[in-house]
Amino acid sequence: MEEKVLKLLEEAKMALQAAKSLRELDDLRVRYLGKKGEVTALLKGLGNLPPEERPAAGNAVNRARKEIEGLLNSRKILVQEEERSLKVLSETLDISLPGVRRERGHRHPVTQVMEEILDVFAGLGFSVRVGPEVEKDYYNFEALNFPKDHPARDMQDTFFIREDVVLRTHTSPVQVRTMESEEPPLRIVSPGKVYRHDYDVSHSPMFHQVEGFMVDEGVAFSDLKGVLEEFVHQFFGPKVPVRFRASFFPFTEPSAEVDMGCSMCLGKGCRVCKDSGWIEILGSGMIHPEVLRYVGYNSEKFSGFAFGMGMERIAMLRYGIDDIRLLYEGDMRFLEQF
Ligand code: 2NM
Repeated sequence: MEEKVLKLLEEAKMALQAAKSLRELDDLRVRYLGKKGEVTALLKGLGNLPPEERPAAGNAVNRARKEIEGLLNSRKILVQEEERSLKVLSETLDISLPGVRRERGHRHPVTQVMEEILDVFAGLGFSVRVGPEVEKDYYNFEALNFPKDHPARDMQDTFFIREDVVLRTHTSPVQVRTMESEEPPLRIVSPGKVYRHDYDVSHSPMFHQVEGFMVDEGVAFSDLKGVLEEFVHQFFGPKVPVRFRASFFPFTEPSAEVDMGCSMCLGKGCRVCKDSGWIEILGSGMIHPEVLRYVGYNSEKFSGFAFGMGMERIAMLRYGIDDIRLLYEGDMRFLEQF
């Protein structure tokens, strides 16, 4: 009997030493000390021994049980500590590691230019109106004094939706709609997308315009000059020279194109200004009396000026971009520069 006990004790010690987890230790506890465990079986077997052998055998089994219990407890503490430190190691956070840098986006250069332009005109008392990109022929052409057979309709290479519905070729129809529904005095700017059938290094079939107008009693060409000169000086710099050059638009009379001194060569002549020293940046003029009559204004009482410019062109001049298509390719290496 005592030999049996010693053998079981040796076996249990080895198993306990080898156990690596609390689970394994608990399994061993059940196997040796549980109700159906091996030590318990030995205790139950004591009754089968001759009475004179029982005390010694009983003693041996009890000592073995105590020893296994003690070993179980000390192993449990060790294994618990090992499991805890492994867990802590695996969860270590190295706060000295550099973080994952978040990409930060920004507004498209055309949007930046547009917002800056609207800011300048806001400072001059202009408020913003927007309107539909799919527009009636009436608002895009007819009410702007383009006769039905005017070459500008071909010249502008219009995208037609139906015979009488077009993709707007400029934002002037917004000005017409505004004048139709509001009375002077008015100072309005209209930003937005416009569409023309045209595609090369300086033309895109969709581009952005800001147009503006002012109508009141006694608005004169000098007001046009003052406002547009002030705009150029605020946007491009106070020392930039500005000149007005006679031009023609169906909706203005007289009409003028506005040039500024070439910022690339400072007027010396270069590829951008085609050696003229001047760059055209916007079109303008006194609103044609016929346009005022179309919107129901008394053209004897009221007069006004209007102007329009392309945002892409302005963005290209400001940032020295030589191909309009770069603005729409979505290449981040290009866009990140602005
Ligand atoms: C331009 C040039 C000249 C213009 C005219 C009008 C309206 F509706 F008031 F008659 N809006 N915009 C205008 C005048 C636009 O763009 C080159």
